[in-house]
Amino acid sequence: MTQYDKKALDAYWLPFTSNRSFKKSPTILASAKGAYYYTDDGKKLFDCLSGLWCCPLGHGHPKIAEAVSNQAKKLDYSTAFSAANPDAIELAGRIAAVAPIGMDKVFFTNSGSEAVDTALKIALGYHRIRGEGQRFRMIGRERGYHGVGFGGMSVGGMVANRKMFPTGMLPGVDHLPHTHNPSEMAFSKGQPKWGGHLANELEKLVALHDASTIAAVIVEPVQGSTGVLVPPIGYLERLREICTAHGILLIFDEIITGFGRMGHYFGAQRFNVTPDMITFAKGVTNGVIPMGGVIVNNNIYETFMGVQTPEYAPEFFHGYTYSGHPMASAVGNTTFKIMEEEDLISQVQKLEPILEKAMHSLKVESSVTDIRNIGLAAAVDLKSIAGKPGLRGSTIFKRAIEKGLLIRLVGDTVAVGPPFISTQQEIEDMVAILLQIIEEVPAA
Ligand code: PXG
Repeated sequence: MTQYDKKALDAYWLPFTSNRSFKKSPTILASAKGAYYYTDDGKKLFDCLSGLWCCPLGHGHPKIAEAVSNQAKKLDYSTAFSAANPDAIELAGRIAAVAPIGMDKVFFTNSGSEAVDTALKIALGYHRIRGEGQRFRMIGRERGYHGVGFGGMSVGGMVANRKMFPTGMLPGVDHLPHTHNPSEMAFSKGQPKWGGHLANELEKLVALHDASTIAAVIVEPVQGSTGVLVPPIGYLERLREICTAHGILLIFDEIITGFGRMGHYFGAQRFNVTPDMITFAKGVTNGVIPMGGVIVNNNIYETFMGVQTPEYAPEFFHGYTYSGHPMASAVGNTTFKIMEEEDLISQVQKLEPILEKAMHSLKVESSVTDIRNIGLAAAVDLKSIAGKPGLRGSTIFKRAIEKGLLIRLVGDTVAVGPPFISTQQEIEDMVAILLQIIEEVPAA
């Protein structure tokens, strides 16, 4: 590793990272091209998670670089309040055109966390305008990840992200059980056959709290951050039915599943279930300039437009300095064009069975306890070292870098979501190397 100024390195507090061990031996990604990163000491790493699920077109795409440069010269910033820029308008139109039918309105944010908090606020506002302001409860799900804002954290279901902040939780939030039950579904390919009935747990929460107090249910169609937990057959359909029956809004958090990773623009289309709102981020700009947002159905939007305030007053007191940022919007439009020109959604459909076959070949390793996959996303659960959960995973992460892979470890679960531009050979090589590493770092 290059020697970095110690004070400068000490100054940097990394997110979601063991800063103490990082600073002893920092991994520095110095440049990237296509599906590979290059470290400052010259290692070439296959980008197994497309950045953090956000760079599906690979790095350094010349058309994106050109769009950034042109936009910086043309319009580098424009206010989003009471004015718009042409690229934000174009991008809203493009997103609405590929979103599920009836979901034609787009509110821009800068990150997934902001998208989630925005969607929760829209849900509260929607009910209040309709005279049902007593609907204040949000229902999330165990093992859900909805970002790190106070709203997203409250509906999220990861204890490590929640336990320090009990006083910061939204009031009245409850959680559905997660759907991962290895004794019923281990090594499922695609959607597990078992578990659709778990959606009925929502009926129990409705019976407990009464529907009249519940504003919205928020779930990731596939739970990404906690290890690619794929929805059982019938599960999302049943959640939709229950929400509709009780006037509860259904929000799909598609920050990972949106923009092609499921072989469709959105998971909603892959699973053929239409929510009331979709949150997005990451892939919308190929991760190059931060952007997120909420796609809203027409009924919700029209409800806001019917609010009893004078026509010259804003309908929704919410937004960000950088909502619809022209740089991000220009990159978003270029990302869309590349997806179409390079036919990348079809590419995901072609690569899905290749990734599935390769990942499920890891079953030969006796310490692999589960493998899951859907679209261009997969995960492998590994037996932990006794009494030290996460140690095997962090050792595997480091060993993978030595062997040319940048993988994502969540505890002792390896997650992969390769770029859409990956070749069959690259996917097969990735898994072959992963197998070697898993064997070299045993659980006992
Ligand atoms: N919702 C979902 C479903 C996400 O996956 C967020 C919200 C928050 O987005 P921001 O842009 O605020 O980070 C996310 C983010 C991983 C990983 O390794 C996943 C995320 C972020 C970092 C790592 O799975 N997802």
